[in-house]
Amino acid sequence: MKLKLGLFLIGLFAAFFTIAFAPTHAEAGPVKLSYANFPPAPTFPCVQMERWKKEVEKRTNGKIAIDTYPGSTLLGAKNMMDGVIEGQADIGCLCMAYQPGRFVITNATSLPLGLPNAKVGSLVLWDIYKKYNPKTFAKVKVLTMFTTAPANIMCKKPVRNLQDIKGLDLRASGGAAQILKKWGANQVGMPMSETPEALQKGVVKGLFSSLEVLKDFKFAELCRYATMTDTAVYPFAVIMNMDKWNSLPKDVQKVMDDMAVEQAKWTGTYMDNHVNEANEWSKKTYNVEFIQLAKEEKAKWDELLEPITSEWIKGAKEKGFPAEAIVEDIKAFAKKRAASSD
Ligand code: DTR
Repeated sequence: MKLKLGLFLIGLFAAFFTIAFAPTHAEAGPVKLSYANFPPAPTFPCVQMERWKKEVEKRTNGKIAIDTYPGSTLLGAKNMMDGVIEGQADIGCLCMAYQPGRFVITNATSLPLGLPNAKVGSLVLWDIYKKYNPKTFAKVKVLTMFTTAPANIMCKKPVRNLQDIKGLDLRASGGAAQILKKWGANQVGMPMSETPEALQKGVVKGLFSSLEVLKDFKFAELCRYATMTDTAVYPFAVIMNMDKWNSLPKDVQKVMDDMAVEQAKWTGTYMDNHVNEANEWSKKTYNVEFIQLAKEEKAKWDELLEPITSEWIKGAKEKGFPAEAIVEDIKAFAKKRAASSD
C-alpha cells in the first residue's frame, strides 16, 4: 500500500514538473524574420538593413530575430517585390527605379527637381508615399523608404562637356536613364548589382549614380573621373509580406511603425556622410579627379533636362495619375524638409 502511494506521489510530481516547465510560447524563442537585399553587404542598402535589424531586435526585447541576406542570396534586384509578396522572404529592400512602370508615384522623386541630398530626398519620398498611399503597395506592408544622394557621372575617361558625353556607354536605370539620354550618352540599363562586371568587361565606360559606390564597390579603381552634375536621386522601399505583418504582435508592429521615418532619416544622413567619405577616399587612394562643369556648360546641361518633367507629367496623366499635383508636392515637401532642422 505504501509502495503504491509512493509511486502515485512520484507520478504526481513528474506530471507537475512536466506541465510547470514545459516550454511555453514565449520560451520557444523569438519570431524569426528573413530580410533580403540585392547588393553586397558593405553597400548602403545593407548598412541600413543591419541598423534596422539591430534596433528592432533591441526595441522588441528579443521577441524578434532577423536573419539578413545581402548580395541577392535570397532575392535579387528585380524579383524583390514579387518575392516578398509570395513570401520567399519576409522582408525585402528594393530600388524602385529598376521598375519605373510599377512605382510611378514614388519614382517621381527621381525627376530632376533639385532634391539637394539623401536626407531631404528620403523624407520627401516618405511624405509622398504617405500622402498618395500608392495602390502598388496594397499587397505589402511598407516599413520605410529612402533615397540615394543625387547622381553624378563616374567614368574611365574625363567628361568635361557635352561633346565628351556624346555616345558614351554609361550605365543608369529608371528616371536617371532619361537624364543620360538627354545629355546624349548611350544609356545602358542594369541594376547596380550587375554593374561591377559590366565595368570590368568594358560593356560600359562608366555609370551614373550617387558617388559612395566609388568606395563601396571600389569603382574608383576603374573610374578615375567623376563629373559633378548633382541631379536625380534614386528611391528605395523596404517592404514586408502582408500575412507575416498581420501575424506579428501589436507591440512589435508598433516598434516597426514608429521606426519608419526615423529609419528614412538615418539612412539619408548615413548616405550623405558616406558620400563625402568615399570622395575623400577616392582622391587619396586612386587620385580620382572631381570635375566641376564650367558655369555656361552646366547651364547647357540643365537646359537639356527641362523637358523631362513635363514629359513625365504627360505620360503619368495618360495613365490616370495626378501628375502635376505629385510634382508640386515633391517641390513643396522638399522646401519644408530642407528648411527644417530635424
Ligand atoms: N544609384 C542607384 C542606386 C544605388 C546607389 N548606390 C547603391 C549601392 C547599391 C545598390 C544600389 C545603389 C543605382 O545606380 O542603382
